[in-house]
Amino acid sequence: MGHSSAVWDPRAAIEVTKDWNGIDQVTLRVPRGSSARVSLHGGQVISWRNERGEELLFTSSKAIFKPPKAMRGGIPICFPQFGNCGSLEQHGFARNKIWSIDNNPPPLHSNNCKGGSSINLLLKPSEEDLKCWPHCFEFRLRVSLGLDGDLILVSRIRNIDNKPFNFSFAYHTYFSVSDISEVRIEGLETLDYLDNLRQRERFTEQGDAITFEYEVDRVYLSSPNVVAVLDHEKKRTFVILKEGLPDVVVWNPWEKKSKSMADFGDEEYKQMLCVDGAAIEKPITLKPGKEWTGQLEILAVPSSYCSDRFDHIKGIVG
Ligand code: TA6
Repeated sequence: MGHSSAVWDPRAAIEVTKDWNGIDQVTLRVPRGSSARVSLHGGQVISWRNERGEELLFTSSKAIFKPPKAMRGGIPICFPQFGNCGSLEQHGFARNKIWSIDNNPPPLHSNNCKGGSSINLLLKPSEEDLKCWPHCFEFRLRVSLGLDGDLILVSRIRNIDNKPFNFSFAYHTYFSVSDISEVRIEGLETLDYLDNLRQRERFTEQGDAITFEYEVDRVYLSSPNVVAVLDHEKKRTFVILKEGLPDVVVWNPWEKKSKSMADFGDEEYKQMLCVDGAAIEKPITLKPGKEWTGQLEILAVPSSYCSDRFDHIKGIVG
């Protein structure tokens, strides 16, 4: 019996389709069955499934899939502003723009798509954008799916203007969880945080892990590069590895705020949690010609062996 030594071709693992608005979506697949889908609307990852086809990211059943609004869920890109403290729309314009596929991206130093498949996207400001944010930039986003199903996002933002500019940034990641009351976050203990529910006042985290019994909307500052979101009921842990992203946003709208959002189900706060790798407290300053890189890698691992693996990963990432 011949042995087929079929070698997997990552390029064959990329499929471009159009959504209901005629906007391209790119699906990445790897042989073991994991997949990820990113929309050119906002460069937003809208799906990430494990090898059993389980969806790992939350999308609201009431999400509005109509540009320019960002779909409620997945991983919206917040740039050049996080929040609504600047002159732009909430979380900036990048998530509301149509990106393009970049077929000839400059090489990335760390070739870390881990043997899986990748897509490179590009956002450049339109004349319209320059009126509300007068800075010329190139934003290259590489979305990769590793062979073992981990999701890697690498943002490279280059200042191609003749003057410096500042920006804040977040990968606004909506994790799907089984029951928010059975979820805890490890890795943010003892950190200071800005509480968006108390005029962004600064507090210090006292808990030995963050659990949820009410609305939480915080920016944890100068955080470690490894954070874990443990879903007790699903026996699943999301391990978040980040570089260039000192802060972590933690948000659950809870009951009252859920009811106030038209594109969010009244009870959906029970099945989601946003834990965002971000750069918010100290906005990034980019001089002409300089480039900033912010990288996020998320893994979904069975919690059973996560604890020693988490310590092992913490050891690697430091
Ligand atoms: O901290 C996260 C946050 O700023 C919350 O205040 C909430 O507004 C959330 O982002 C969602 O923002 P969005 O603009 O997507 O509705």
